[in-house]
Amino acid sequence: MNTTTARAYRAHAPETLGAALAELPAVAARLGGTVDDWRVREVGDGNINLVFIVEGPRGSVVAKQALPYVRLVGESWPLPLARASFEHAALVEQARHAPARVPEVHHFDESQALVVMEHLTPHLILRKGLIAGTVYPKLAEHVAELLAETLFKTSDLHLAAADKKQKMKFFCDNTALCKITEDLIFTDPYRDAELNRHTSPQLDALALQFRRDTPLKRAAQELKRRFLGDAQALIHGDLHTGSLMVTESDTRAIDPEFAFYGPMGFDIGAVLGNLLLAYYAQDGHEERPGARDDYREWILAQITAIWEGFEARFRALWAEAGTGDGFVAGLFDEAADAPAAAAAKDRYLRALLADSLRFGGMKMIRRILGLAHVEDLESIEDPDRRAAAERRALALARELVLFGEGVASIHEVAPAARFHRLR
Ligand code: SR1
Ligand code: MG
Repeated sequence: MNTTTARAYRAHAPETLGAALAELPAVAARLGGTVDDWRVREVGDGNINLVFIVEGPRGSVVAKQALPYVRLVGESWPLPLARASFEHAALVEQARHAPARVPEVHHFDESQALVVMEHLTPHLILRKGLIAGTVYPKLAEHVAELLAETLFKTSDLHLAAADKKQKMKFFCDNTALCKITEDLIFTDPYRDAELNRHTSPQLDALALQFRRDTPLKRAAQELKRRFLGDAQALIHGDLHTGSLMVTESDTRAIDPEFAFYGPMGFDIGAVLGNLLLAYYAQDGHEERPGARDDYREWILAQITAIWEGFEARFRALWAEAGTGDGFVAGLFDEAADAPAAAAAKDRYLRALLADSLRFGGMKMIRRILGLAHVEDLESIEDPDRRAAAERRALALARELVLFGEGVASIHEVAPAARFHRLR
């Protein structure tokens, strides 16, 4: 992979990108032919950046370029271009631990805030697949692998303290993207923020109720402090179902521009919370009541399987590669202390499950009462039907945030999700 620097930034358009890529021999070779043979399309439908697909006679690439502002809102909300550097660094670090689960980076140009990477094809954004009701047989196994490998290997359970702190230093500067999360997830849904929106008037009373919900606000601030201060591992930072690209046999995580050293449960919760949103949204997508019953159950089964797969792999990594300063195995006598050491690990995983469920609940609430919503729910055209799904999701989300600590097993989640859908 080559890296270039210098040159004044300019936001690309399909008309200008080809010439820029033509100057990169490795990328040009990958595409084949010359710039005149290339087809460039801007396909970004996310909230923040430009995303281009470039196709040549030999192959194709994706070029992602940061804009100096939030695309969803416009130039009134400036955002540092440096986020592309955090995304690039996170992709590189993730590829060290879970190379099969992230796109390959072909080129990074810091001055242009441009990452050229593998074009994942025929992959689809998982969120779109969930809306369509598509089953992905390898999803849980792959997501568990991604989470366990990237979180464990960047944590104090694996790394020496000095090594981890060295890695953390760079990501500490990702303050602007972290601030988005701090505001949009942990604060704004619980106050009358200007950019908040919800299905109105159907959810007006409920939105007000959430803004007046003292225990929930207290929990949100407690979780925010964890997000601010608990540097457990390098987290993706925005691992919703729009950040996962899938086929029947493959799963990749994209877009880690929010990456920093934070609580592991924030990533796990993002996946679980967004699957739960997809679960409740099925009512708005099925052709007749009950038509998606099997699919709903498949989604719930993924939640259980992701956690169980994650936990199994995380425990295996801990046994094989628990070399970090966060748990010095040598302190424990192999025979006499075995139960105590095992109990310490159980306690860690139990706390992580609670974190994951609580952060997952926070992620659900922000997608219904905050600024940035999700297509699963937004694409339900009938606002009464949409609001019904959103109400159910909010009820479960609140329960997860407030009572997630009392959950002893992932197997409690599916019944709770069903309960809030049917009550
Ligand atoms: C202003 S950015 C809104 C959201 O889009 C991203 O995908 C993150 O989830 C962020 O919170
Ligand atoms: Mg994104």
